[in-house]
Amino acid sequence: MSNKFYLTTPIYYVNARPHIGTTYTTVVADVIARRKRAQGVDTFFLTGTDEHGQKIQRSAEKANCSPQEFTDQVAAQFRALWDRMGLTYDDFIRTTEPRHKRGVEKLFTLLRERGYIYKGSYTGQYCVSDEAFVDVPPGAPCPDCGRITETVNEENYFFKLSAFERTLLEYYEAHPEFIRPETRRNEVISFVKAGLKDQSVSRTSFKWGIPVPGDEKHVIYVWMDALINYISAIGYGSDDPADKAKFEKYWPADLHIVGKEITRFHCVYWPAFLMAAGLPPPKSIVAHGWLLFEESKMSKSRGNIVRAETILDVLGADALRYFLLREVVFGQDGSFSFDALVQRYNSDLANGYGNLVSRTLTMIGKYFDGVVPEATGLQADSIATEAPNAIAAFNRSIDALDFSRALESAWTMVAAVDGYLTASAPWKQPDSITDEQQRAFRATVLYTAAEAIRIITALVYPVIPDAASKVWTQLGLGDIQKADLKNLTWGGLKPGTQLGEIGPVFPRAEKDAITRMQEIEQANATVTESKIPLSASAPIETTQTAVPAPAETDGLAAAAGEESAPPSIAPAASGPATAAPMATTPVPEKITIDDFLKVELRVAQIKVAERVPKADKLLRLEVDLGYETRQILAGIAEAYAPETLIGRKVVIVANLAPRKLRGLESNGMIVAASLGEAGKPVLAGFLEEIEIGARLK
Ligand code: ME8
Repeated sequence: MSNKFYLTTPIYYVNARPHIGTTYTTVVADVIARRKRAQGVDTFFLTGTDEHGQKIQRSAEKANCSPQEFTDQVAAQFRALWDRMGLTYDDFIRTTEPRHKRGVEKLFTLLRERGYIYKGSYTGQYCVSDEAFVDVPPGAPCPDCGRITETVNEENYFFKLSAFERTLLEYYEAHPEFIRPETRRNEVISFVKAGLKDQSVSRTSFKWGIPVPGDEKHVIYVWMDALINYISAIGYGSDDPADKAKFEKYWPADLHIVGKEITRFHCVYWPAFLMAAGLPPPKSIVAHGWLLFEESKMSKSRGNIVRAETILDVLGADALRYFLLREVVFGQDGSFSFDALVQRYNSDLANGYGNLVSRTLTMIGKYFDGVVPEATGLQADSIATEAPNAIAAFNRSIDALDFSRALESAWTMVAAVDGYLTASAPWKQPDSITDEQQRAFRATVLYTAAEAIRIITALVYPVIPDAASKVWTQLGLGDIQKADLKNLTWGGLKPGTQLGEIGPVFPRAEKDAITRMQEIEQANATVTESKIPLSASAPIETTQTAVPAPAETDGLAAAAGEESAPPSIAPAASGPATAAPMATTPVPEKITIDDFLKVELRVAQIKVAERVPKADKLLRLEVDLGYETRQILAGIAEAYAPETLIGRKVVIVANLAPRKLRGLESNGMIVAASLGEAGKPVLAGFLEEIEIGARLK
């Protein structure tokens, strides 16, 4: 068996700050890396950031800074969070680094020389959010994310993906472990069997990317650029002998860990690029499911993210790591909630493992002056005899990447030892036995519990490294990072070992932990973009605003009806007072200028307007904001014929959380006056010529 292990996470887009979805993948990789190292394997763990492309260029424009400044700041945020989480990555690659550029240029040039890249022209749809060319008619939404696609008509370089159809299928067949789990493997095989088209691998309509060598009008397609990070980070493209040796040593990667939505890029395009270059594909790609929050995928664009920092502030990194690996069955989607997090923390960590450690070590302190006693050979229950099975079960599950089951088996052992302690009650001394007998009994019980704790701690160290390090020291075993955790066998804890200083490992979460975390998130979500300095500690983009959803207050989307939330009893600040119980005029609550500035009002131009089938009041609009195009659904179809709206400049609320109406995503709201009882909408506009994207304040 080879004694090296190269594993990677996706490199994350810097248009959004890190959240617990991106943290999830990186924590999984960290657990695997720590376990491999503990087994003595030469491990290389790579993560990083994906910094080129149209999406990032637009985000930088929106933040009023250069793409380089923008990416520098956000990449630093990612690193800072990963460091705070104690993630033990060996390298952090940024696609704006010269070493990466060299690798991309080398691979692109090689594929062009080998005839796998040629020039052609592309007319079709592009999803900027996914940075993907999609096969749908103009105006149709992206089949993957449902967002609006843009029509692209460009002279491009193409990669001959079609030439790899058979080769890829044969490769999948010969290497069943290449794509895991089975469901993803089947999806990929069906996709390839349906036929592969050549893939556009350059863009000309924007600049933020790596120029095509010798043809600088083009920048290399961001996905081709990004995938190459896996080889550029370990020296591909460099002439330095040390880099070459590193590449020889670590490539092919042993494991790429990715979220399920990017399987196709990794399992189809990536091996095809590598095969075209004469390089071996990675050994295995594992796609995990999504972390859901409020029932949909946690993501920046949905505005439903939870920041890892909030959890670190209140419960610590181990709590988040444990929760993610225990609660989410790897490969499947799993839900996050603060309630579930705190419940797991208290039941498994504070009352479970933490309490077991504390009661055992305290009793060794009390009855044996803090020195591990020797078991006297009296009945040690089944704990000792069961230990080898428990260790084997844990190892089997974790090696199969079934983290949840592995932890479940470790916590079965925690419960068994806890039950054993309670049943043995070494703190009691029945009248029937002598002091000496009692001492021998206590010694056996407490040795058994302490040795079981040592084994559990060694097993779960990759998942809860901080707590495990503390417990290891409290057991008197020194630095866990220097310990040999490989061949765990019963009896490794030597009697006579002097315990270290005992202290709490997982203090119980306070009653208000959930509300504290919710409040921190709320406070963060309501920080507006206008107030955010682009600094390492500040969030880059808002996730939600504190503004009540105008759909409920202005009657526009509400008029459209479908899927809008039930009207809340909102402050009577605006909108028709539908069921006002008294005939008094409600007095609008005063707001501060800061409150007003939370609403991002911008000028946008309507580019496309069309009716939505089976929704009489609803129009689907595509509006241009200068820095991006959006889809907005507006309940104005009874007042405006769609064709009269094309080219019209309107005011939109640009930072409204997206919502779905009739299955279509609406990303913002058009501002209109509401006339008469029926609330006839009249669009706001300008008398002077006005620039698209201008902010109203
Ligand atoms: O796709 N649940 O970057 P990205 C679980 N730059 N995992 C999640 C998640 C969630 N809710 N949200 C994000 C890109 N992730 C490209 C990758 S690689 C050559 C280029 C994790 O910032 C998951 O691993 O959109 C997912 O695949 C990745 O973040 C997407 O990150």
